[in-house]
Amino acid sequence: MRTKVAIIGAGPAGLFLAHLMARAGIDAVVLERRTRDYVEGRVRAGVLEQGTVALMEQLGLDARLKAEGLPHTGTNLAYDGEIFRIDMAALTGAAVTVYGQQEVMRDLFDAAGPRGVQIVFEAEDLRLDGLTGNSPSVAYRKDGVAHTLACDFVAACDGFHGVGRASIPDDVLKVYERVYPFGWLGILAEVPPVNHELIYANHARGFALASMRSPTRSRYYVQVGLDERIEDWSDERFWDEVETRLGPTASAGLVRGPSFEKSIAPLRSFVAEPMRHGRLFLAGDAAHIVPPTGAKGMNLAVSDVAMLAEALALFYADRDASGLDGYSARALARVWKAERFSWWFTGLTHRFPDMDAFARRMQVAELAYIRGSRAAQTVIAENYVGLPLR
Ligand code: FAS
Ligand code: PHB
Repeated sequence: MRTKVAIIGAGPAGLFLAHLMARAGIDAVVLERRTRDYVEGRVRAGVLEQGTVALMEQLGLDARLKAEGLPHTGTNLAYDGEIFRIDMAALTGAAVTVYGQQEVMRDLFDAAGPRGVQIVFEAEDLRLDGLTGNSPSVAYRKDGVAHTLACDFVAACDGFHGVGRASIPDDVLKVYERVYPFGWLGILAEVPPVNHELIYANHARGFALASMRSPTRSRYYVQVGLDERIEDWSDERFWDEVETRLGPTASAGLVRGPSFEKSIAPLRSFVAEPMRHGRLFLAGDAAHIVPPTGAKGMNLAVSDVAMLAEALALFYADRDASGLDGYSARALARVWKAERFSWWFTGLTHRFPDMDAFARRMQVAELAYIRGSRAAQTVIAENYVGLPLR
């Protein structure tokens, strides 16, 4: 088999890139080790930046998004029993849309066949060869049969544990990392959200987030220790903790109900540089991870592949490699700004084990300052709705 662009991974990065290649008429093949159901079943991101919404519109994939997505012009911060709203639309002219990653993946997969997007599911034992030459290839096994996919370029959209980044020599790759001393315990429940917008809560006992997937389906998170286990958290304990951390005002009218999904995700900040090695390009979680506090993870994956697709289109149109040569620096410039915002917002809202009384007072003082400052709220708003691609 031969193609122009071999895409490893059918998550948001891989599938958005595949659709962008199909629209540009550039031959590409997606190699995914799992099944469609498995990929679509992963409960992850919930908030789309304005740029991600725009890309779905440009790709003509926004019909359900427009019908079922929830535009949010503001978001809320709760602390010390108080709550205040940041009017993002008034401050930036932009908004975000609440629409789960599972729904995005369903839209991308549903449109793949009709648009000629080639996806090989359950592709196993992938190996990347010839990355620093002119004839890279991807070896893999499917149903026990060995295959080799010859290509011009390999886009590693294979997430944090993928094969792409691991194919870059240690003396070439530079890694930056911060592992947080806590995780997020999240649930899904068929109950109406406590607020029509999101609430990020800072409490002495730890962080909590009230989010949603629809007017009847809520997504809540509480910060938990790295040693905690799901079986230690009954629904009742979870709801008690959410109400305590949101505080009486923010949790007024909160509707409890049985969770049908419960999981714990670790938090880390991670960046691998460069995002290119010869004919290999990294995109999405393959190159970077952010704590979900800033709702940046999936949106960064989308902005990476928007830049990569532009560079590939320039190359195939004019044999102009300038976009490809500039991809890593351009993508990283935006990645680091999202890393900073996610790290800062996590520091503002979470309880760190080594925090002393002074550090706690600094958090509360910063929240009180933000509450009264249009300038401080504008900084949060422009980062949250999504910084421009350029
Ligand atoms: P993904 O990990 O989504 O996709 C990579 C794909 O590559 C997978 O389908 C995998 O099966 C495949 N793959 C890996 N190795 C392979 C190999 N060797 N061969 C073939 N295929 C291979 N982001 C937010 O914005 N908000 C959130 O609340 C949020 N919560 C999260 C919770 C969890 C538990 C995790 C893990 C992430 C969360 N994220 C969140 C971040 C998440 O949304 C990612 O940013 C997003 O999925 C990134 O998309 P991709 O880069 O496509 O990587
Ligand atoms: C979610 O709804 O899953 C969600 C929303 C905002 C975040 C993180 C997760 O910052």
